[in-house]
Amino acid sequence: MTEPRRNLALDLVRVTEAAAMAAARHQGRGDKEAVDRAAVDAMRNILPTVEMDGIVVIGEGEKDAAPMLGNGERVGSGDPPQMDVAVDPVDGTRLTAEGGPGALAVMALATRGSMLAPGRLVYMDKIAVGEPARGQIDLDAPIPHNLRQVARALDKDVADLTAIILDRPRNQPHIDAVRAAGARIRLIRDGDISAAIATAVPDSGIDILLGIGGSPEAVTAACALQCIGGEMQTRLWARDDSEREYAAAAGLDLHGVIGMRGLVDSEDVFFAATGVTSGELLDGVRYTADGAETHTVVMRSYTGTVRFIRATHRFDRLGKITDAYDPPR
Ligand code: VTB
Repeated sequence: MTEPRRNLALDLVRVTEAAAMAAARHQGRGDKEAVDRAAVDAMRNILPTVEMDGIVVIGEGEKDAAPMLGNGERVGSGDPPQMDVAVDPVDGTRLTAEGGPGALAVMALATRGSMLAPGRLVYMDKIAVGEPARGQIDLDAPIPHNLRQVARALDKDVADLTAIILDRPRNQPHIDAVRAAGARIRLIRDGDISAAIATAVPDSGIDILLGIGGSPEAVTAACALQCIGGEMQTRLWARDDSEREYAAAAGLDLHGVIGMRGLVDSEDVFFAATGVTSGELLDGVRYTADGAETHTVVMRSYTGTVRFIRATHRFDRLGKITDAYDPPR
């Protein structure tokens, strides 16, 4: 038996809540940059209070040139423990700007040196499932085979399964394969971190994630699945010849399957996500007369504890420490 240790994820809650409250002010206002900037600023405000020596390994924004927490940036108080950091101030900035569902503020930590750094290869083909279907998926096998395996593991028919897929032309083959197999589809515009986690949440109505989405989002989602239970398999996906040449030069394999251990090789993973706009996984930020209400999921791999935290916040009092939550009028 070991002594109970600190659960860093509980500190992360304040960071993702802050980001969500700042970002959600811009819901539906059409300004994607403003959504991201507000979230990043709010995170920067709270991050120094998290007692850790963190290095950002997964900073979203490389692909979208967003005002990001950059790769290699040191975050936290600077004290031990040394951690790798995956941060997505808002997964679904466009969703938020357009008033769409399912945007999250996300942060994950794992032991230093354990997270995959996909570099310039910003896309991965993905398959993710929850705990009951762990060990049953194979990215090298055809989609109908995977659906049959998952259906059997969940004691359902293939026709009862719902696959969640990012709505992109590049995912048309995935969509066609699921249709041919007779399963149901939930198409999403953005936000495949939330989608991957939903496969592992029993009442979400989502059974499997398929399709090509962001690599940073894959590593971040794998952190969550490591905590909650479930499995993800991925393969780096190059968009064009220049990315194929880059992969060859950087020694990155475009063919091999990268599983859970390849994405995050750590027994000590912490994860927190707060809803920005309401979706399958979490409700979004609601503003009240004197503050806001937030919904956060917090997880830790070591113990497997999963907490859903509903919090109320008072802007009159928070105003003493930050003006990040005040509305842009
Ligand atoms: C997804 C999704 C993100 O990027 O990973 C996606 O989860 C993949 O890239 O919310 P494209 O949007 O370029 O297809 C996001 O949409 C945002 O970066």
